[in-house]
Amino acid sequence: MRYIITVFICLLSFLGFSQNGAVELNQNWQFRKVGDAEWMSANVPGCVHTDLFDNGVIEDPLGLGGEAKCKWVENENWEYQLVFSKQGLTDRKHQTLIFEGLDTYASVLLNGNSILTTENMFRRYEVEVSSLLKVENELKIVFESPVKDGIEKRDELGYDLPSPSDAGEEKIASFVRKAGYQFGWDWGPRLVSSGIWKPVRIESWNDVRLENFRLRQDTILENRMEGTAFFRIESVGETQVDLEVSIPGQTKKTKSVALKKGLNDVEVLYSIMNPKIWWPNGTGEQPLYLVTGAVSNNSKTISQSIRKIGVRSVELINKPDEIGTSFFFEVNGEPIFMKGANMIPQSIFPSSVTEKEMVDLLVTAKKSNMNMLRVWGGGIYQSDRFYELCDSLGILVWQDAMFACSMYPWDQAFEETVKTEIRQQAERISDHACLAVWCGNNEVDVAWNNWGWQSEFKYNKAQQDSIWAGYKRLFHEVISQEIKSVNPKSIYVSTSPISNWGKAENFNHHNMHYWGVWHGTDDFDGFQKNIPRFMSEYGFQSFPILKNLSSESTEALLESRQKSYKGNKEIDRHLNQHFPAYKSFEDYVYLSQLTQQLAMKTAIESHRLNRHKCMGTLYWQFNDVWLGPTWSTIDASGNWKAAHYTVADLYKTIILLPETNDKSFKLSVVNDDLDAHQLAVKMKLIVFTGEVVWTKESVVNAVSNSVSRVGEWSLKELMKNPGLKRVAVLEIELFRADSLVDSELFYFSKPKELMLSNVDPKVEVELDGDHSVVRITSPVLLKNVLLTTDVKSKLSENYFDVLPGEIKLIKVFTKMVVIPEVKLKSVNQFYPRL
Ligand code: BMA
Repeated sequence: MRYIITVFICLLSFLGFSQNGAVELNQNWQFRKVGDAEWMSANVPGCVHTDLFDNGVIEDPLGLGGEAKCKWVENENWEYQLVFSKQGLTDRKHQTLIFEGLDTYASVLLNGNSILTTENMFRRYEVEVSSLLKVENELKIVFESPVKDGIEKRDELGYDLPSPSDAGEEKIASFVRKAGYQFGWDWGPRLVSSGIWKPVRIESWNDVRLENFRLRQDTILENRMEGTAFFRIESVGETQVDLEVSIPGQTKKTKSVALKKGLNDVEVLYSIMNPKIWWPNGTGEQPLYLVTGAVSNNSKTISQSIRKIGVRSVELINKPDEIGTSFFFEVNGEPIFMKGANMIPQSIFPSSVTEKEMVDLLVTAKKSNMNMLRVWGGGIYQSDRFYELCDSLGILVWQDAMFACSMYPWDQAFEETVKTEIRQQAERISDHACLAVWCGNNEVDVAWNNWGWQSEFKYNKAQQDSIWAGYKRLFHEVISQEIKSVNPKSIYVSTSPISNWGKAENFNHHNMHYWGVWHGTDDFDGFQKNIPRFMSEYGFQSFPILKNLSSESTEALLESRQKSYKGNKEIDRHLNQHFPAYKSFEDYVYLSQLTQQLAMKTAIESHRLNRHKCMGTLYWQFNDVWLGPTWSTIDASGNWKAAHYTVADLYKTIILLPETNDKSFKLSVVNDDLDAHQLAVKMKLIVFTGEVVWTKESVVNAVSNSVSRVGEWSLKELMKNPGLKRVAVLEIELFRADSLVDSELFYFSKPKELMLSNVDPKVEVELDGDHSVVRITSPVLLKNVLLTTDVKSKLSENYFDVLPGEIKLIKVFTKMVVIPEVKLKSVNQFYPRL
């Protein structure tokens, strides 16, 4: 957005208006280790690690052993330098140098003059530099090691603060206002970088500058939305200007104001008549309005900014009810079940995420039927582009402030920098249609109250009191006040989860991170037994599929990347409970994915089945920063793991929800649509060799925003012979008029108890226009078929079952139109050959 505005402003200047201008300073930077003689070329935005790699100084930090080999980088100081000429700058009285993000402890010098010191990666910094500019200028930024600075700050306090994810010798991450995950997390490497991670520019202006323009929606009535536009204008002296808020197709709103010297906050009321309403993905469209805020003088535009807004209301209903304490989102007055995931930064070096990678991931979220992503507090506040994409894709954002799983300092300097950080971030993103809720931190409250830190760190009473008072001041007062002062209608919860999973009663209140599976010892039925009001986190790990999985080095690489304190123990335990014995590492990786798939299926089906109690499911975790065993459903190469196919399928608006126990089989349908639908159900019990032994047809009125029961059948009726439980599958299809809405192959036994047989299916591949089609047929049921190709490809489906006699067609999309070589793996391979 800013880029577009800059171009627009420059264009108008060219047309002869007396406008403010801007010049980007992102080219021709150099860098070196402090003390070294040689300069090397650097990328801005970027960071030390990627610059060192580009210059051949270090190996790929994400390659084999890379993490350990470049550990030294975090302990050094680094300097960046740019020589630029004043010529490129427009001829204005004021030149404001703007750093969108410096990571983290930087001293900035312009022509040898110290102009700025920084201590917070999440802040924007601005300095007026007109008096220092020469014809040729030297801008130098010296970054001190964040680790050394963190140690100094810890030493000033005199004792440690818990920061258990920090994988360094000295656990100081929480003293540094820097992305927590770079210090190490249980799904990624420790690579603590420094650098100019966001763009740098100089804004040139004469007497008046529009420093910030943002919007608020106040009231949405039937035929109009009324809102307030906020202009923050810097003025050199007392002067008169005209403000204008314009939206294509709507009446302009104008206001004449007398500015005082310094910063002026001015409000202009605006409205949108007969607005088209913005809805989350799956419930409607995402119309957006372009709103321009302009400052002019004598009819000449001096400065302007553009925001894009979607007209919608969001409420969080978090109050006592007949079950306990509700936690659900009402969008435009409708309770919406949230389906989504927790997102971590897309790269260990956030400046290196490309536009394409971001678009791909967010479009995948939309295509996977998600309507909410949680921007998790151990990472970064995402870029403007991220929130713009979420606006246009209908993905609501649960926005954590950047605090996770640690206790934080409470001194005045820390509080001040956090205040500025939160205010800037709230001003930047609060008016996005996608922004649903602000959350103070990830798991800090539950950690302090349940993880035993008081005794682990041997805190005395006074220390405990100080730490907890500091917590309450930051998360109950400071952050909330800053967010609300930007927009009093913003929704804020101080922490996530509000309720901890230790006791059964806690599942009746607020939101929950349920980790009884993985961090506890629960089996997958824990997901069925423990239904919260809103599930903000739960998950299960799996390994990614790499080429050469059978080679020892690939196995060693993946094994070395297991960062959870549990190791592979939980993968093994649950895998062995559900799947047959395997022999190779390659098979282990494949089965780990099926185990994760089963975990996600059990959890999501349980959450949706209990829609009256539970109103959201955000699993841990959507994406990855490297190829290793983690909780992600999409690996670091963008490949969908088995679980992701299931997530996308189970997040559809209307799905089948089958259940069984020893005696009966129950079938329900959940309908998240705002309309009811008359649906037809067809069921067939099919023996693995093809014989159909039971059929049933039924109809159901799928009530809007509800779960509706299709029916319940005794197992005696369904299968005359109980042995069928191990050799038959129930095919269930759901139709709306003649179109298939959902289908399911339901098994009555665990995969390892099924009597499958090992056969060679018939596989044919042929070209069909711009893609290939794989045709698979088999005389017996094939379970969990994994199709891999010799070239990079996208498949229409994977990890699927094939019914006996079915002609299964899978589309394969490759960059170049080729007939790929395909390989098949299935659970059948672990059974005796037919
Ligand atoms: C969650 C997250 C992360 C962590 C994950 C898996 O609670 O908040 O801290 O990576 O657990 O342990």
